[in-house]
Amino acid sequence: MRKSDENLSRIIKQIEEKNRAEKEFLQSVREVYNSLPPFLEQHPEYLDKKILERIAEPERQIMFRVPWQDDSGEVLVNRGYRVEFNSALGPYKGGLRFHPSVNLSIVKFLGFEQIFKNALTGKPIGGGKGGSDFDPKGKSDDEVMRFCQSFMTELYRHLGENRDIPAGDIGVGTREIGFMFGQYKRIVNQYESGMITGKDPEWGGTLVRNEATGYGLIYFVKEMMEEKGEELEGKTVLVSGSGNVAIYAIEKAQQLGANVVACSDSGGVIYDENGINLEVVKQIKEVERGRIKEYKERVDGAEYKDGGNIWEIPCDIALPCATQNELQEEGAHKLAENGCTVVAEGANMPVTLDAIDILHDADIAFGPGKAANAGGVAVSALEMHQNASRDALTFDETESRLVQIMKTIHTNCYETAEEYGTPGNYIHGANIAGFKKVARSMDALGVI
Ligand code: NDP
Ligand code: 2IT
Repeated sequence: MRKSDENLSRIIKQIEEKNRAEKEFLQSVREVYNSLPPFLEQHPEYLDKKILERIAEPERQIMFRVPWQDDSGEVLVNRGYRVEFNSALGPYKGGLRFHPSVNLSIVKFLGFEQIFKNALTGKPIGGGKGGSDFDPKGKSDDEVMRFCQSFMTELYRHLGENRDIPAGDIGVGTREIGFMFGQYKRIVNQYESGMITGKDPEWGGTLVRNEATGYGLIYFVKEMMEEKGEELEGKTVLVSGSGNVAIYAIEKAQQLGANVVACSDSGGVIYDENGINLEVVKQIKEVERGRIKEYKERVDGAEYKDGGNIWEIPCDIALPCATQNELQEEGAHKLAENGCTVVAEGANMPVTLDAIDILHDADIAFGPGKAANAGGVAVSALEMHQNASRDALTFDETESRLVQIMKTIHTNCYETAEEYGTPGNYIHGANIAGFKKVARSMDALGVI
């Protein structure tokens, strides 16, 4: 065993002991740190300076009470979180998730991933994440507004365009960002656009932010395909989920000539061999905030399976775009059996570590989320840029920047994997490239 491997095992063990109950957080730490030995072998100074121990400890964690009243006047209490993980490269940046499953472990895994993802974008942004166990499903607009106002009434003191800039994630879209921005503006009495991203372009947002994660994912997949000497056009694609990331991944995949045959939500899976009719999905999910099973009632020939497993459907490309750990060993075996050649993560950590090993063993190219879904936060950084300069780019200008950013991230991951002896392993490439940048900056800023 190399000395760096021994040190690494000891460090991971310490982190496990310190954060015993946080299984998602520990999963994300193992994924990143297990890629690092070839880099640490060349840079033992980062071990001596305890950079790994320091990165795994958030700079600050905030947990708070969010009391609010529903439409009947009943008082409800949720828990709010913001984990300000790392500000070596810039102010904390990362989304807010509203979902009943949200807990400290989930917020910490998301924040930890965000540090390296944001480093890969090449933009001056640190890593953070937040959210609440509030469930927006089935709530009226007024209830969502009252919740968001209460949430921001506590969180505002920690935010600011140079301090911490949230955005959306599961359960948080333009509606929620609007209510939170409105409450912040009211409290501080300043139109500080750059304190949150994902705003509507009518009130300080930027074009393409809504589409950016899904579009960016497809641009990344296009690069992966070209690297293998293949084309996206004509390929059969599965996209899990039917939220923001899924919808715009389907849109761009279709624009580039791929055939997306399935999507899903937490209720079940839609299969449509003629290709998903995206206008119907948008109507159900974006306008009506309904369930994906309604698609079957509206599109001839479509099939719906309650609680189905989307990864059983034969495909060339599989894009998990819903939530963490949604693609496990069984799904990975199915994809391999059915001849899938590329899997890329639109969601954060949707593929378990064991499933990733199965994909690699089957020679399936695997694009990790911190690289493949970085288009969303990259365009958030462009939104901050536009807010600071009081400028507004056109849709095409912003999209062409997104294309360039995704190409650069792909090249960086690909070349870094090659440089450190694991050609074609995008996980190692992404983790080493992201870590390298954060570690160097932390080192330069001293023991803080
Ligand atoms: P949305 O809330 O818009 O959509 C989430 C989708 O995932 C819905 O279809 C939802 O189904 C499904 N889903 C959520 N939780 C579960 C669950 N526990 N089991 C099964 N399905 C589930 O969120 P986004 O599209 O914004 O986010 C999707 C993923 O992409 C997340 O992992 C997020 O962290 C990641 N991401 C998002 C970015 C962004 O800019 N929005 C940027 C980068 C990554 P249902 O409606 O039934 O709950
Ligand atoms: O996971 C993510 O990168 C996001 N939810 C987007 C974060 C952002 O600040 O735009």
